[in-house]
Amino acid sequence: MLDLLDWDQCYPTSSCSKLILLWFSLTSLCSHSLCVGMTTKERSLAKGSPAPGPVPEGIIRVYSMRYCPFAHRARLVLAAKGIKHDLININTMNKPEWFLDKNPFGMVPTLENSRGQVIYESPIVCDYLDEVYPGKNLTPKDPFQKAQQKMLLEHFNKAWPLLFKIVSVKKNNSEEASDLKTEFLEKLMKFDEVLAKKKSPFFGGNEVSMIDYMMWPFFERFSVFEVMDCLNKTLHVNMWYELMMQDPAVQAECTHPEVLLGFFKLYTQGNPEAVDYGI
Ligand SMILES: N[C@@H](CCC(=O)N[C@@H](CS)C(=O)NCC(=O)O)C(=O)O
Repeated sequence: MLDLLDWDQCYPTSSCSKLILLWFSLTSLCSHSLCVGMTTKERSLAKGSPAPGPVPEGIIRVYSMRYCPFAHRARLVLAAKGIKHDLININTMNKPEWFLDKNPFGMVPTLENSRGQVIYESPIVCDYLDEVYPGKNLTPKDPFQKAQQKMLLEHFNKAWPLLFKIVSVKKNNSEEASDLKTEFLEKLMKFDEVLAKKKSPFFGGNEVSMIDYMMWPFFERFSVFEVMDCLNKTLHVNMWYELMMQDPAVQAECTHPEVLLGFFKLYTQGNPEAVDYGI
């Protein structure tokens, strides 16, 4: 387990961060599941698993994978809106045959409702959940603000793939990894400017909204990608990060960085046990 000294090296060092990290450390002593939000301790469904039955009336089923950042987006929206759901974890590295009949891409997150309707692709899944379910509206009503959030997401989609590239080249080419990290930091600085110009704590304004939840899962994985120090150079994004750590949905769906790292190591080795790491 990481000790608090290691945490200090990984994370910005405000007292608020330290308290949250202390909480992470203490809960991880008891059980990882305390930190894995609403997921269960059951193993993911893999090749050969029987298909689950129909979705009961009044409930939405979510096909997820514990450590998938895209499924994490959907789980954040479910938590933020308090949506009652049935969670099925899929072994995305050794998929059950029937899963491809639901989603031809074979990817999580995928939703299924009691009418047998299936919805996939994380931004579409999150918009669907926000539109169909009552409670806090996460998407702005104003068409321009809504468009701004979608455009920001497109910019973010050009940034996060760099994180995976950094890790994949690091072992063999540290110079290329360092260049990629610089490129990532430059992109992060643009997000810092967005917040500075908006003069608001969150990317959609004064409250957490959809765009924040769409980006957060990648920030939660910053320590895995070894880019935590980039936050020291992006003051506004760093403050956003601190605020996001206090959001109830983020807290409910957080995963201990050590667990994420354990998953990622097995995942990069192509080990299908990765998806059930830590349970
Ligand atoms: N564009 C998809 C990406 C989802 C995705 O890549 N999910 C991964 C798990 S993190 C997956 O299901 N992979 C299975 C595969 O690629 O076959 C989305 O936004 O939902």
